[in-house]
Amino acid sequence: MWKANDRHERYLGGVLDSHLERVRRDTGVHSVLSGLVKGHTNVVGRRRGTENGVIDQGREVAAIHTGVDSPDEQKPARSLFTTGVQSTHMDGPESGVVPAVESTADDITAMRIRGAAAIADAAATALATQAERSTADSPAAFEQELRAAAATLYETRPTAVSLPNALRYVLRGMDGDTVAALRSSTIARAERFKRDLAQAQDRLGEIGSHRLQDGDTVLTHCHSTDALACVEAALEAGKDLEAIVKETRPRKQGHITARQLREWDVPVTLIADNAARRYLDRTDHVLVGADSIAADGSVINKIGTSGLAVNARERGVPVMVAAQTIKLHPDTMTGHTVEIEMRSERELLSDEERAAIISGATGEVAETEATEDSDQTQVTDSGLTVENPAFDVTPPRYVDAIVTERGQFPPESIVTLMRELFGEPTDDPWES
Ligand code: RI2
Repeated sequence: MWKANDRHERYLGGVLDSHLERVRRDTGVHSVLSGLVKGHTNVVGRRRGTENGVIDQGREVAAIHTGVDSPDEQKPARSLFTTGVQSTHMDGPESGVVPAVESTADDITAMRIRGAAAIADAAATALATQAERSTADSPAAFEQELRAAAATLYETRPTAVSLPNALRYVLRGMDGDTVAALRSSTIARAERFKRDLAQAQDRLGEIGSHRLQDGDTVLTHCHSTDALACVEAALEAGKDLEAIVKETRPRKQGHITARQLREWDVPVTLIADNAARRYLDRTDHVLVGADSIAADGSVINKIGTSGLAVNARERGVPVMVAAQTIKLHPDTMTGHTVEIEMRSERELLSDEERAAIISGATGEVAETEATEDSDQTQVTDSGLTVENPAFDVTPPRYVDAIVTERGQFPPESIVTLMRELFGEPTDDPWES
């Protein structure tokens, strides 16, 4: 039975983990799905828009045999996207998914749209566009198209739970007996979601601003609109703040934060990530956002957050996490773990740099090999592995407060809010 989501990896225990990591690493595929077909473990995935704009959708990328059954029984991996094993995962005209949805999905994958709140907003907009432009001739076909669109968006990036939370919210509002009724209810629901999202951030900002005193210095990591909402509200309340901004490798998203803060006339000191501990002595609050919050209060945020939080605790600097409730990960209430996205090694190491390392070690010119799914050449050396996790997990004991639009919470008590808002564990409507 196919169960094409990251949760399935858990059922397979550790067996698949190393395979999945290797496939992600070797292929650069962002979203690797796993499934069991007649006892065979196949790994399929796809690469959407990549950094250099190559689009390679729905291609089978790997077939991995786990050794749990005999090799001669092994069947080739079948792509969910090309075989229609599950039609909700099909792309292209046959699924009815409109090009605007595909384009949003590509933008999310390539991080042209990024940040958990912005991703949720874009996903809701894309579902509204799907509803608006659908040419489905029956209610069932319309619903199927919406689910396919949601699946397309869901597959883009695995860590920020704001994405599936947004998709669930909009799909649950799809209601009616005719295509016209379904269309208008879906569009209305998406609009409501977007409105609530913006209001929640404003409210969160107001609440979070009370932690910031006139003259305080905040130290930031990456770029979080929720975190900056707290700063903006404090400034609006007449407080003067300063900021120490970590550049946040590998994508230097701290630059976006620095730009925004300078627009607000906040004095900014930009530092290399490695310098953070030294600057904690000058810091009143570490202020970060979140991509997901787990039921135990763990904070999943841009890679480097956990080290910063540990150092802050050691220096006695409070760590404040600004996260709308859309960042609460309801599945973690039943033990689901949050998948950490592994991104392309080229964000860390260019082909030229890779070649230099390899030729430095061997004294020879490195070999290059054209990869199947890219028009670039890959410099090969099986002894050199580059890993690029996008996020890490900060345990609750290093976090002082999670600020949401519903108030501030010690991380350990966030599960109460999670239960209240999401009830018991959620389904994935795009899977049905
Ligand atoms: P807002 C970002 O992830 C950062 O990790 C940031 O802290 C988080 O999303 C939340 O952003 P990425 O998309 O929702 O840059 O607060 O990988 O804007």
